[in-house]
Amino acid sequence: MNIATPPQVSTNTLRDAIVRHLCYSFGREPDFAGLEDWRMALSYAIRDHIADSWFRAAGTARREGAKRVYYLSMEFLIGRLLEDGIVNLGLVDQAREALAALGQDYDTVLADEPDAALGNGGLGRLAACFLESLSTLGCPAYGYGIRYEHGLFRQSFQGGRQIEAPETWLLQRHAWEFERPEALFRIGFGGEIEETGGKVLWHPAEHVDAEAYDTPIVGWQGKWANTLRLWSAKASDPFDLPAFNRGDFAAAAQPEALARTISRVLYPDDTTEQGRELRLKQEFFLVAAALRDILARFDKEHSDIRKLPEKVAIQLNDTHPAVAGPELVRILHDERSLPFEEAMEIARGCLSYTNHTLLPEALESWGEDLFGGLLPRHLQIADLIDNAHYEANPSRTQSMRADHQVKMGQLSFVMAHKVNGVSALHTELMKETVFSELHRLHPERIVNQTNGVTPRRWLLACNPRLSGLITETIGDGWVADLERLRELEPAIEDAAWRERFDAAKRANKVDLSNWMAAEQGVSVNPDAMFDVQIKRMHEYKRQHLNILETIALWQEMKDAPNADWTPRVVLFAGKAAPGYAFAKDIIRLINDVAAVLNADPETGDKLQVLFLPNYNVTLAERLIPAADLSEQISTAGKEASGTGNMKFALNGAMTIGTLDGANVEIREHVGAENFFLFGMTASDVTERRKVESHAAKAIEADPRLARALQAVRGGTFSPDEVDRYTHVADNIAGADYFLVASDFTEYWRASREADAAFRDPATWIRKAALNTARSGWFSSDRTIRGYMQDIWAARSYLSD
Ligand code: GL9
Repeated sequence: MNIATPPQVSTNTLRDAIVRHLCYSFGREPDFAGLEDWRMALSYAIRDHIADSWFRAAGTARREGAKRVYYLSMEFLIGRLLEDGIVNLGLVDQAREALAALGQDYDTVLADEPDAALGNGGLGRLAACFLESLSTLGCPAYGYGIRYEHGLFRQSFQGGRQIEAPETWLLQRHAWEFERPEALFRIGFGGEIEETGGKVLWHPAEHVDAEAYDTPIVGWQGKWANTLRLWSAKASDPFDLPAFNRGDFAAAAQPEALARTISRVLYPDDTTEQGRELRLKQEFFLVAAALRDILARFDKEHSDIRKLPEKVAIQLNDTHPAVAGPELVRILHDERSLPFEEAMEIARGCLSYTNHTLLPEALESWGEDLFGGLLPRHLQIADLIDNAHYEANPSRTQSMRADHQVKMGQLSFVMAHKVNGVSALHTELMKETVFSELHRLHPERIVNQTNGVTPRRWLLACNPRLSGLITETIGDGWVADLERLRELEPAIEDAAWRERFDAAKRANKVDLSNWMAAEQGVSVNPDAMFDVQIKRMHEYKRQHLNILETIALWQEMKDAPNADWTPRVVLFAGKAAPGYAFAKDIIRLINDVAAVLNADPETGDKLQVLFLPNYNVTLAERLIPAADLSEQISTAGKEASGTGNMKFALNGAMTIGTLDGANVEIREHVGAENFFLFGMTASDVTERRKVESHAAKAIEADPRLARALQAVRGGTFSPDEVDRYTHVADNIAGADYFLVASDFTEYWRASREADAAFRDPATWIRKAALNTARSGWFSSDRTIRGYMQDIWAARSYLSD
């Protein structure tokens, strides 16, 4: 057993280490160093301590022949890592003082780090929170992903419209990774199948090398650190010398350029899949490299391949790495000569699958021509798996191989020993809808693991004022045991304590206001309610419901400008997939509405709207601590869980939300009286869709909604192009699949309840503080413990 001690590092030691790295790792004397040099030197000084934890952890896992957890994910939305490392090592004061002694400002140096955006949204951020929790819990684990040269695009606005530019995190120096040229695997695509003497051999037509880059992820107090291993694609034969010698330099460089395409860009689609060959190549590239790596590690420590499920747990983060099923069966059967049935059993013993969405357009499915062209042997194996499953379950009616497709959800389910949803409601809906037949055949397989977020990043680090107050009140045990936030409840009944809670929130709002004034040139009133909706742009998330309600509120304010309105600052941030035209129109509409409302002298001091560009992890860390109201207003049944909702509640914001995803459980935990609930339930939604002209009926019944829609339709916000938003109004008044019109009236009602509550600060602050005190269950430590017990049969190697 390894009882690691966190590093005891003095300010002077850290200062000396920074200077040493500045001089000898980067060749820069302090007098000539720029901001990036200081940031890199500090990062290296911190990284040295992380590496010590990392070596200890790896040594323990090796010595104990530990079962390893492997988290396969196409996305890891890790954001900045420097502050995370400093906070988890407990070196905030030392780092601040060491930099000050060197004439540098801590916050400025930290802000220089690029935000690694190797993910789209919640799914990728969840993977990042999980890695941190796995390390905090001392569970030996690896994250496997792709080292995209370009992460999610950078967003700006031109005339209110979203403009996409490539993201360039790797153009700046990156402090955290270690290149592993020795961890190199040759990955094949296409080609032929050869069958000889009962053996099947796959001869791929093309090859690409996968090279590993390791980033250590340190847990709380530096007791353990796991590895995020990202694969980069390199040409197997990087250079066509004959072409070069002919003088054809472009052709000579082509193999390198082609190979690199595989790890060049992150697909910016969250919920739509478009059957692109490159995407499937990326998925197989990740899976094939990861499985070879996993088996190489297993072979070093164990000799009997049948023991694989005892030592290896592989989690598929959505269906994106689902080809791991056929690939593992292929390795075990074709390469290691196990009988097919046994290969399948062993693979299933290792594999488990998390479903993150029920949206039909997001369920991956590949045409068999495309799939078979790229992975001919895997197509055969998918058929064999499907046949075996049918023989064992003859009452089955649905096949993963119907319609000349390979359906990755069903394939993942069949090849997994456990399948999980990400909130209680979502898991129940999985059983009733997409996986109803498979659930009937395998009633033990589906389990729930409600998502969580790491409290180190999402409270301790991002909200030092509130976390300082909490620690002063109940000690710092909450950081590793978040449910201890409940111990705040007695303090919340003390008016003086509530004032301090309020002062922290108010100071966070002032910080955000100053930042927005500097960055956006818009000055807002920090005493107004900060009403925040930040997440990917999607119709099901209903940013358009929010802006419609804002328009109606503005109209009502203009009717009675002197009434007692609760001032609001309505903040949005989020990116739309470049090909998702409607979502981009909503961005533009919000920006157009903002321009009109913010310039209105009658209402400008009471109602402001701002869409902040380029939403990313860093912006979330800035906004969430300053929020009063958290908008979680998806159409019930559509948001699998949400994780932003948890971060807001934890930081003392009240939620206005539907009974969707984890909102349901948040409301149960914080108390119904501390949550502004509105709208239809998932089953209401199903019923409502059957009502003919449901949207028209809702509009007819609510004059406010009719008037707001009329303003959108009539060009109030686009006077230079009056019909710019006609199609948006038509959509809401017509098909309205996401039931914006039908939920509007209730949303308005709940928003006015929030207004009224906000006008009574004593009550509001108490409710907000209770949200913090009762959100402890939403720690990703709790979630990971659930996976360790119910899915992975993995254990912790920390004893305390
Ligand atoms: C998502 C769900 O939509 C969210 O509700 C859920 O919280 C996260 C994590 O489980 O997964 N599934 C999904 O495809 N995305 C999610 O956020 N999309 C993106 O990551 C962009």
